[in-house]
Amino acid sequence: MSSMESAPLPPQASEADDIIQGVLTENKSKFKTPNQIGFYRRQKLLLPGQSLYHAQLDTFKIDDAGASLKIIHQDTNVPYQLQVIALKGGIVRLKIKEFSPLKTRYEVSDVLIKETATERFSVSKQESDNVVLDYQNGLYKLHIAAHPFSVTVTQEEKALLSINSQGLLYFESGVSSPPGSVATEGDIDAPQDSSKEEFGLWKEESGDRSLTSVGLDFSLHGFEHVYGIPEHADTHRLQDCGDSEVYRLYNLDVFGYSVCNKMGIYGSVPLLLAHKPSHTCGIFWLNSSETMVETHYKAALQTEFSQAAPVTRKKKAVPMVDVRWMSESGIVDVFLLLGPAPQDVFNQYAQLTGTQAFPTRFSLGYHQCRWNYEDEADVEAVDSGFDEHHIPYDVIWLDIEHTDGKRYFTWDPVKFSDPLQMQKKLQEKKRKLVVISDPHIKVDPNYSLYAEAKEKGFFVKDRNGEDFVGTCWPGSSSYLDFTNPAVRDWYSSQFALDAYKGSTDALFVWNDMNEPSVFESPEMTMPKYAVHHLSWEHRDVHNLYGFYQQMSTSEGLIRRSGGQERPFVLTRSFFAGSQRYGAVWTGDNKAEWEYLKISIPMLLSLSVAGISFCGADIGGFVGDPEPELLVRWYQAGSFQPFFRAHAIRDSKRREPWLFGEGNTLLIRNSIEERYTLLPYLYLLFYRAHVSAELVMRPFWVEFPKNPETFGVETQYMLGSALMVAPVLVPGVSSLDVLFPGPKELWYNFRNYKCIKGQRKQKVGVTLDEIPVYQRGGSIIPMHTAVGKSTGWMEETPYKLHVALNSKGSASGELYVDDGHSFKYQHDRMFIYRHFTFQKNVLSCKSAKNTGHFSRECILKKVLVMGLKKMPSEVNIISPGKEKTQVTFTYSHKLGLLTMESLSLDASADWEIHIVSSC
Ligand code: NBV
Repeated sequence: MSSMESAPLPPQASEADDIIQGVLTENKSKFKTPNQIGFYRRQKLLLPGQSLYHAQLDTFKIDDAGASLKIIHQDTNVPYQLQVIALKGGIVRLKIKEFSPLKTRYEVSDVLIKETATERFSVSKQESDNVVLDYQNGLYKLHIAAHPFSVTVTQEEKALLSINSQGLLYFESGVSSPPGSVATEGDIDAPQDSSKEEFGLWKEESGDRSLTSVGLDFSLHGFEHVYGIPEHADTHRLQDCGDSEVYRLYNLDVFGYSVCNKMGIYGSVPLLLAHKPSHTCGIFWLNSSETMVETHYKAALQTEFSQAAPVTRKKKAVPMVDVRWMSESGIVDVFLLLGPAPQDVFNQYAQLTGTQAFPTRFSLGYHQCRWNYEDEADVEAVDSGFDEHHIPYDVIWLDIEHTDGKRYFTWDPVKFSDPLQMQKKLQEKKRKLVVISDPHIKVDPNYSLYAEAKEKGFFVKDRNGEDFVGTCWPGSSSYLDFTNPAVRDWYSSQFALDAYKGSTDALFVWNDMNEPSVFESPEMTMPKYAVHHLSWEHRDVHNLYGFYQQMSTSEGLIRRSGGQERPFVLTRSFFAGSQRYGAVWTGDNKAEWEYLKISIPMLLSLSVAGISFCGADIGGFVGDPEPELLVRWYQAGSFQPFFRAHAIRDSKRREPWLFGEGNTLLIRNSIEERYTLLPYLYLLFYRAHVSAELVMRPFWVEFPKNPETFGVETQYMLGSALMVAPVLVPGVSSLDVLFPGPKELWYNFRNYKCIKGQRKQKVGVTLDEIPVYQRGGSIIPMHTAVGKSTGWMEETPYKLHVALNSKGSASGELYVDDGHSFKYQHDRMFIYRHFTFQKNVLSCKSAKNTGHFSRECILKKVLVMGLKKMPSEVNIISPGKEKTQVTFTYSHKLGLLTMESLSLDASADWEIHIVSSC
């Protein structure tokens, strides 16, 4: 435990202060270990190779909606329906559920954006014990075997992925003794000790409810790298779970979570990706109940499938990953994303769950947060501090103490007596405010939000049909049932400017504690027996709770602007599809080096699971970072999608100028560097939004054919053009950097020196900056200067960094719009430009899919890196204008051409011709 956790509280300690002591202490024993999870233990009794599920191929049917057949469990005779649906674009969906369940099972609905169009399978073979379906004109085949039931997807007669090939299909059909296993007393979660018994800990799963868990195994042939299934404070490449480990997907409030750990923390995206040089594919397990995922790496004999002989022919040993999914309730509903390239899988996943919401431009700036900025004077002082120290920033954040007694949508009458004036001042400086809004609502009949929600029946219920009451920051609290569309609609309306007193359109929102966090309840979350809309148990929808709150908040902000303005909502808890509603951060990390280090794989795992707008608390939330750590964290964070510093209450103040002049300078530099990069970042987010491209990318996504990149966890790409190698340990003077790609050239982002790819190289580092390289072949748009905030930089001139590849060419884009509204979408009001450098000509043209928008975009400067010869002259050629000569400098040593005093319109067509005398 860090010293912070036991720090004495200030004298004005209240009820919540007592609560916080409990929350901040004694963490580990609050959470279950895998062997305390009943459904997991029950499923583990089923061993590989014992499947009792058989497909009845005489029930096989096929039509435009897909194929279906009956599966029977040999012992229980329970019949199940298998549906196999071919979706357009390389996705196969498999659903398994009972024909006649004892109780209807929960099926996740609001996560998928729309029903994707289906394709028709064709049957390429049907025999008594197997059926072969052709998908995508036979590019893929699905071999369905009857005895026992299994499905294998093949491509060119090679197995890509098999389902139930280990026989771990598991379906508890409402009977107390699960099929294929014997339930013993200890199977159902039992209290582990008397203190837990007091809290009813673990007990909520027992009782007379029937068992409903489901599970299935997948084998990924030829793969030795799997990724995804955030959120865990663990490596990006998923590990072999061995005999005792398992990844848990269960949204929990884990203060100061341990690193290198597979336990569930704040959010869950049940998407796993598998990658090998020849293929990338994904498994999306659509289930919102508690889920466990086991991954095992092994070598297996390769099997070949041929049309003539369904029998497999054994060949050489190849790598394989076995993945076992186990969920506590719901149905088996799984999407196979067949790739074959990484971007295809991202597209397929986005086709199902949507792309990243396009952020407002201000939210890509720097955010200053603290629990808490005490009062209006504090806010003003911090805000002015940024000006005094010439540090750009966009948003100041208010944590729970800004409210009147933790009643969200209210203001502390003394400390924040004039919130409108406070926001007006911020607005005058073109800055914004973010306030927290948690899902627990103080039980207080005089609190109108509570009274109204109670009257409308909008709270989650306990088993007796009464409002569920738990403890959180305000003391006794009830929890809005965001799974109910009427509750979401009502909650959204609370953000209207006339409903939310003291709010302005400069105010945006932060959803915290939405796992949901319920102190003194098992695992500090809502008991599984709590009851939601349409009588679903909390167990069924647990992992969706935060997703729904963010959905409703984001909708509320859109509505308050009459549908005109893009929202900004940060959430701690999330599920698949949360990317549609805003940003995610990695919760309560610590001010320690290992947390800086783990933030990289954590953010990469979120990114590959569709959540591009993600970040970790800069500096570490819990504790007081040493200055070197803080500086290194700023340097890394400035090259990450969401860039916010945050600190726990009672920690030492941490504004960027409090660590001595030298450190202020370094922090300022890294924030300024972020602001100069805004045009590039904004472009990346636009592409994330329209084309499901990742903002922060693991190396394997950019270099899918280079196995040496597949395990890289300490470096990453920002878009496809920038490679970032953050310094993650103290006191280093050099860093081993991998420069991937045999044909790549990498240019130092600050001094433009070139390094050839496909090697690891030691590079010198000082505290001044972290190594960043621009990839040859790219053109990055940047600003030439920074302002107080992004709002002051709308017409700041641009520069282009053109980094040539070994063929002497490069390309890039610039995207500009008003930065805040939906006009880019509704009215196509945007500028989208395409730059190419080829045969010594840099040209600026309209990109395909451009829109119409007018905004001054002056290009002042162009750097060309990797230019082999000094030009004799450089000319600008614009349609209808006379050719003009440009002054330039050229460095022979670096091959660097610099054109400084340009005044080109980046929204118009032109060419820069570089002429060199032979
Ligand atoms: O609202 C207070 C904090 C917040 O600052 C932090 O970012 C969240 O992750 N919140 C958790 C609750 C208290 C944690 C001890």
